[in-house]
Amino acid sequence: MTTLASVVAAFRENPNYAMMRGAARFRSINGVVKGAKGLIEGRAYRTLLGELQGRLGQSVFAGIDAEKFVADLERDGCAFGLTLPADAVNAVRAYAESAPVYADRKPSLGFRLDRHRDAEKALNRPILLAQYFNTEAQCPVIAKLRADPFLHYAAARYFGSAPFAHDPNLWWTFATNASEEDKVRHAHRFHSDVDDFAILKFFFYITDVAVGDGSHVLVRGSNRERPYRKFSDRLILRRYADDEITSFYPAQRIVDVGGPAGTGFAEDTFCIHKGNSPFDKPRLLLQFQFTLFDYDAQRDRIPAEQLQLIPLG
Ligand SMILES: O=C(O)CCC(=O)C(=O)O
Ligand SMILES: [Fe+2]
Repeated sequence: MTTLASVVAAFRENPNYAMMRGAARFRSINGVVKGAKGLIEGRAYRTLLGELQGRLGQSVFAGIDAEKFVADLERDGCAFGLTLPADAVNAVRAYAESAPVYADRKPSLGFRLDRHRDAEKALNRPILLAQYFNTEAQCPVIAKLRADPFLHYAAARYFGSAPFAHDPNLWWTFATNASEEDKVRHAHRFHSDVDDFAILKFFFYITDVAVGDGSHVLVRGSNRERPYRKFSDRLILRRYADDEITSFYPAQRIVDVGGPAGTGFAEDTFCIHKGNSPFDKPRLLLQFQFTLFDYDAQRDRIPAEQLQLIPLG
């Protein structure tokens, strides 16, 4: 729930970001900002597109029809069919097994993967989610993927202007006895992201993911057709209960994405979406996010001196 105090705190921390969050929940405003940025960039944008197009052959997704992918995105707010090469999946997996990971995305709560249960014991609570930091500096494959021309091309086309590429985001969600509060906090309840006036995220599963067991769920086209159930939904961002979404949209619009390790897709996360909490297998996900602007928010680069391991007995 948005309280006045949390709004004031957000403005104090990052006024530009807070202002954007106030405005970007309105589709009409998003369209105007997106269009204006494209107009202003004009020639520079077309040069960028040409340059990216020229490098599409170097992409690890070179087999994908980029025009169809962009058309799918424009129509549905999502596009499927990306596959990471097996050596990239293996390299990211190996990195994840060797580097510390941080409970609740908190730099002070580090642990090694094989000590997940011990870390839960030490904290005396379940750990639903844990994220890696400094992945781009530590894992060359992640750095290479973040620079992949296909991702930049698709984002540039979707925005109609030069996209800003955020730091990568690599995280586990675990099968554990998570609280409702943790599920809400870690995006396991339906919501829309409002991180900019336009946003595009690429999701890659690094582990095999079965439908319903840690899978990502999204509602096709819900970036346009919003699930407004009461007047305040037009103004205030909130999480939606499953039955609010399943009763609002036809079943065939709700896509629960399973797939083997390497499965990838793109989503305008203004679409309604959530992660399913795993009940059996943990999920490792690599995400690349693009937005129109850089608000210096949500970085994965954390200075080494701020990183700490949880003391385990
Ligand atoms: O874990 C998931 O599948 C959901 C993540 C999410 O909501 C997001 O990346 O915006
Ligand atoms: Fe989200």
